[in-house]
Amino acid sequence: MTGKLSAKYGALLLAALLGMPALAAAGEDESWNPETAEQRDERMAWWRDARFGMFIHWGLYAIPAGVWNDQPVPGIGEWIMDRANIPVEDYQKLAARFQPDKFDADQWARLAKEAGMKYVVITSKHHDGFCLFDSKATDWDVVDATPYGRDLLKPLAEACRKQGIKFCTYYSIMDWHHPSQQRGSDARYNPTKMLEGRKAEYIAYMKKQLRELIETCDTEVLWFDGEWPSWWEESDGRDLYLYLRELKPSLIINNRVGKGRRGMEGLSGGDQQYAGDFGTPEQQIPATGLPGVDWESCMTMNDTWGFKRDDHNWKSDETLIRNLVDIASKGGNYLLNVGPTAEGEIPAPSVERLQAIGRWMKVNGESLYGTQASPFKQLPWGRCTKKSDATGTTLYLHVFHWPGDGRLLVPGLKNAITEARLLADPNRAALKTSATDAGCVVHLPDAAPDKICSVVALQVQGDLDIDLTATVQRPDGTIHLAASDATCHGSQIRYEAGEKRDNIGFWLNPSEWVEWSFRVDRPGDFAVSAMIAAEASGQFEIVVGDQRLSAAAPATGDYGRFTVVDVGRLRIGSPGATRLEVRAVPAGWRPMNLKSITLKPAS
Ligand code: FHN
Repeated sequence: MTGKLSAKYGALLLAALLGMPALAAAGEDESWNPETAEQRDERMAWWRDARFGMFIHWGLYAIPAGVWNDQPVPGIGEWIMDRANIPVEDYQKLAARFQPDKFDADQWARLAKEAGMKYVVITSKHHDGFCLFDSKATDWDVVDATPYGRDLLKPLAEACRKQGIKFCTYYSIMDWHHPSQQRGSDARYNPTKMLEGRKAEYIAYMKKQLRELIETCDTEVLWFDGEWPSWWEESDGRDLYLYLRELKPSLIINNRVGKGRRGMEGLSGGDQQYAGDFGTPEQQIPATGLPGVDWESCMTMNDTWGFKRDDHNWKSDETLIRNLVDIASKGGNYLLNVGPTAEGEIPAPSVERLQAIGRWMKVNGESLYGTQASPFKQLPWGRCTKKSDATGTTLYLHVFHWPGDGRLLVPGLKNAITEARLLADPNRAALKTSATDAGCVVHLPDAAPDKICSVVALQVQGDLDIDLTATVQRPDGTIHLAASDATCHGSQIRYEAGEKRDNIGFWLNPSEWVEWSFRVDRPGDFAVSAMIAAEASGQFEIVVGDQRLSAAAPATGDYGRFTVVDVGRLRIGSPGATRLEVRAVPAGWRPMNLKSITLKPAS
């Protein structure tokens, strides 16, 4: 969106300012958000290309750093005020101890840049209400309440711009410090209760601070959080969204400005049912991504967002790099968190991991930036991203598991290949490829250039032509049939994605069933197992041709608690297209969730 907004937008804004439901102003049949898909694409372009950002959780909570009254406090560090039930007046005393003399904005921005990150999102105000910027709306900020006495966001914004990366800010709607909100009934801070008649005052307070963030730091993304208290409604989110977009038409806003489920159910592109421009799955990577919408997985490097002195559970370089690749292969962004110390230093283990990621991105970054999601279903050896432009289409094959025989099968790919090369090869030597009826085989050198993830750039001719039924047998002959690749038959049964779900679910009707179509290259006898969760045990059967195996679903007690069930053996006599069905046995059927079927060659 460029320039001033349309008159219609202005009318919607007026409605918002008057507190009218946006829909009424926009007319019954119109979307509350008049932005066109083209305008949205233009506004979101840099964010979609970026793929990788730094999350920074920094505030007074870094002083106790997970310990209160000499006792370790469980949970995430920035929640210590809640978890240790600290009264506001005691928590406020922390401000007098906040003296981050080691804070170096240029160093932080360089670290993000060298890690290959394209944007930084820092907590301007977390749930404790403390502001890292000089807000005219309150004295509960770093300038008025601490001996340090200087704004922390402006220098970081300038440092980010010097490095050519976008500066963005996190802002919590829930506020444990603001007098408009009372701590929960059991003296807890979550969720806060809005005091009678104080909501409008608090919304005005938020709008004043958000305007400050736009006008003083020119924030490019407003990353809302703390949206869950019942007093905050979707209509509030929509109004705030319209208000902010009027202030800065190019601004990008996440879906936590309203009540859009973080796992993204309900949020869709142009005709948003919920306010917000992208979804925010947290500490998880949706199994199949979130097709059709923009989304970003935010994750910690250890187990806390805010610094905790005793949290040493750091993820490995391999996990972090493969998370980044996995997310990009599903069309999402990775917002990776650092939690600086009270002195203003990013912990050394975080720095080391960011530098390792940076070394990998220096060689392979082109395989993520500006790419789209993989056109394939699951790939047993790794992931894929796609880049299409006027010169044609390049598939980036991210190989986690290097094939022992040097043959990397790209399942079902029928295109002729213009060029194949390893991004890690400075000589850009061409790799040999061959077409087979199972797909395209890329012939690789014996050793992988990168043990974590080696990338092959595969330039294909013409529009992509892929046979998606080609499920690939793994090098050991195993065939893994994932729920996301299944075809469901019925009106209720369906694939469930999102908040920690990746399974066939809603299997209430025993006449409904599920099937996989796939290719077998190496036939034989297979041991069959199923990964199932159910509250009570029902009977099901697996059908391949005229073979039927039946078994009882395990009662795991919870539809999210899965266990593996051995179902028996079956023979696949010849290579080629194969179909496997899973059906309920009607007598005594109990709903079950099905995550996968695995066929392992029977010794
Ligand atoms: O409560 C916050 C938490 O402290 C942290 O900021 C995360 C990061 O996305 N968001 C909320 C929990 O969902």
